[in-house]
Amino acid sequence: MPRRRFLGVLGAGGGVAAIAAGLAGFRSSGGAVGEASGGEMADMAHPAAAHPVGATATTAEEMDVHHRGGVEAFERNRVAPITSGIGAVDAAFRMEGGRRVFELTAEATSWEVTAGQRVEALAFNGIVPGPTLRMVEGQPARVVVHNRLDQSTSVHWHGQRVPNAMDGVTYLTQEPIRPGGTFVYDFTPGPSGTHMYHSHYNSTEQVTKGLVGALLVQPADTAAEPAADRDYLFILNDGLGGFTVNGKGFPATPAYAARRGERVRFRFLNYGAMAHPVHLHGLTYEVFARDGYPLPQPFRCDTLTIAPFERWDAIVLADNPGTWAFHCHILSHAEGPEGMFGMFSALHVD
Ligand SMILES: [Cu+2]
Repeated sequence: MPRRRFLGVLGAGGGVAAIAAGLAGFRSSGGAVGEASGGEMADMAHPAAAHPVGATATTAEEMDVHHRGGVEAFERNRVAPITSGIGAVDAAFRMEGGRRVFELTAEATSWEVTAGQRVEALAFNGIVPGPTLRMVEGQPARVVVHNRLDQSTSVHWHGQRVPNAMDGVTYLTQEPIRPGGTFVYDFTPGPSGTHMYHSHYNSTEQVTKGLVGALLVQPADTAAEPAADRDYLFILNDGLGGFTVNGKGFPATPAYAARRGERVRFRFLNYGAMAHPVHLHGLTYEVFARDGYPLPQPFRCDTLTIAPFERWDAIVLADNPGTWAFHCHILSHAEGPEGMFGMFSALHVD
C-alpha cells in the first residue's frame, strides 16, 4: 500500500510545509470562483473533467481511479514537488541601523497551481502567495516596493497600526507607485500576531491575481503567545487558479506533519472573496487569536470559518495518530466526482 511510504515521508516534515507539486495528466483539480449549484457547479469546479456529474459514462471504477490518482499524487508531491514554485516562503531581509529591511518587487509571472495548470499571476518576488514577512513588534521595519507591473500599485499593511502616510491606499494616503517606480514604506510593526500585506490599487485584479502575502509580527514578549512546536501557514484563496491552500490546489497543496504530543500552531489567512470553513478530522483546534488579537477566552472547535482577509490562530494538540483530512467544508471547494481537489490537505501525526 503506497500509504505507508506516504506516512514515512510525512513524518519527516517540519516548518512551513509549503511543499509544492503537480501531477502530469491528472487534471481534476481546477475549481472556479463564484457560486453555482448542480451540474453547473460541477462543470465550473472541474473544467477538465472527462465526465459530467451523474453521467452514465462515469463508472464507479473510473471514479475510483480518479479518487485514488489524486491521493497518490498528493503523496508524490511530498517526495518531489509536482508543480514548480513554492508560495509564502520566508522573505530575506537585511539589517540597517536596527531596522529590518525587505524588498518586494511586483511583477507579472506565470504560476503553476496544479500540475499543468498555469495561470497568469501578478506576484511579489515571483511567488504566490508572496514572501512571508517576519517582523518583530517594536523593531522598526522598512519595505522597499518596486513596481514592474504595467499599471500602478501600492501596498497596504493589513492589521498594522502604521502612520497614515504608510497605509498604502493610492491617492488616499500616497501617490501611486507607477510602473518602474519604487516606494519606501517605513513603520514600526504592531500589533503582534498574524497579519497580511496586499496591493491596494486596482485590488480586485491585483490582489486576486496574487499581490498578497503574510506579515507575521513576533510579540516583543514571546511569552505573550502560546508555545508551539511547529508553526504552519494555511492560506486560503478562491481567486487565482481556483480553490487553493498556500497558492496550490490539491494534489499540489502543502502537506502538514507533526509528531504525537506536539503542539502545532496553524495560522489561517483568507485572501479570497468567500468565507471558508476549514475542518480538521480527528483533532481539535484551540483557537486563541483573531486578526492577531488574543481572544479573552480561547475556544475549541473542529471547523473554523475564515472570512475574507481575517486571520485566525489555533493550536492543535497532536494527540491522535494518523493522517487526518484537513479541508474546506464547502464541499464544492474540495471534493467532486473525480476526487479531492482545491482546498484539501492533510495533517499527519506519527
Ligand atoms: Cu471553501
